[in-house]
Amino acid sequence: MRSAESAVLSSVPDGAPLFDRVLYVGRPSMAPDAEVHARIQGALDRRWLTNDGPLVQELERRCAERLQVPHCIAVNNATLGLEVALRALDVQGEVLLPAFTFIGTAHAAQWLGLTPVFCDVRDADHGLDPEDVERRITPATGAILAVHLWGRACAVEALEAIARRHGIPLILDAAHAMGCGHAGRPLGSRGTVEVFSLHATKGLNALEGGLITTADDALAERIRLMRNFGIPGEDLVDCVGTNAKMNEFSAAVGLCNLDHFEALCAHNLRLHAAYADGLAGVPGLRLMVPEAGQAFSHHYIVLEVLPQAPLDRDRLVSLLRAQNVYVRRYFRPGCHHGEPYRSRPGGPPVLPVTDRLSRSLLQLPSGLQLTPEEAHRIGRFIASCLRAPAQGHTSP
Ligand code: T4K
Repeated sequence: MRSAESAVLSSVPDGAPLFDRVLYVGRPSMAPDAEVHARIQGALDRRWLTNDGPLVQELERRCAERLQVPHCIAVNNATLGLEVALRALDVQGEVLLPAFTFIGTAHAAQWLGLTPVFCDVRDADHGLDPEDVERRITPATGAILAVHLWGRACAVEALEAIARRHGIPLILDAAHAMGCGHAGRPLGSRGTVEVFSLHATKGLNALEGGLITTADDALAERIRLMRNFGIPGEDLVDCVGTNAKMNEFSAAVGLCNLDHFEALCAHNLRLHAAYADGLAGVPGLRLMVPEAGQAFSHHYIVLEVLPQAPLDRDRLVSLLRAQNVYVRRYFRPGCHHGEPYRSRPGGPPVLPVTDRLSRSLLQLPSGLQLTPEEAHRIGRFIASCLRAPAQGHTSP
């Protein structure tokens, strides 16, 4: 252990943890139970439980409006949403994608028998680096699959231009991007197609769920078909498909949570401000801020522990978890270090930004489980961990 680090550790007080309950990253924020019960009861009363039911249709309509996109197709999770989008676009060969993302992004391509080719990300937005994409593109490249990580837009304009120039689709993994904008518009209508996650751990949650959005009429029709076994209507089969349908209970939960989504984003904004205030003046840390002037959900609150900090990221994570603040280290160690990718011939590629970010980022709890005052306490606690003892130890 570095000597500065051990000095700082000895300044952290012993005793009871900061919180008597565990605070999680990804704790579901839910609409009031009574509202959820009422919508689910409606589905039970109708006895229409799945297969393009009225609640799924309402969710699709409301999300299309909110995302300002002509087509929004609900699916049962974002991983299958990515798979259906890749199939509907008939992508073949290699798919260029960031290594710094949830493993589901890469697995969606691999599951279809495509070859994920990992690229590095940019320091500026943690999204796919267009220069690295240019370097790795070959005649075998069938698509670019970029991610709006944490809800911050990736380099959409540059990636759209590359995709256009090479005549390949740009698929955007928008799993984190509900409530987030770019260039004055909500994310959801960029690239060829975008895919949102409505998983329980996401800002807008439908227990499990996803949304595929596109402005392309023919593609939307194909996606709708493929979501339902390729069946356009009774006694007909038009193409191969799968079962990627959302059920009515999920749509009920999604709609109830949508009613409260603005309030949740406003709450998360207050949490972000409280964390920022608690961390003010502490060197060696960088709290992620959204793209200036754009809508942002603040569902993921991301802290970077810089090399000059007297504690490294993993040590800080242990200290926080001992206080019942169950921070996460998404997405270490990067998809290229997971199987089956790391065992491919030649081993994992060298991706310096990905490798650095996966060693230095942590995510803080957000959502209705905690108050801004509690976020401020966590910020002060982190500050106390990082402040050199010579500068005094502030009780959180
Ligand atoms: N692309 C990207 C960029 C993604 O991040 C994801 C998913 C996808 C694609 C695929 O989307 P989906 O196919 O899932 O729609 C979680 C989620 O399972 C996953 O959806 C998400 N990304 C990923 C970032 O996080 P884990 O392995 O971290 O989940 P887990 O079980 O550790 O849950 C996280 C925390 O949330 C726990 O510490 C406790 C809390 N929690 C969780 C659940 C499910 C609760 O308090 N209550 C709950 O019901 O993957």
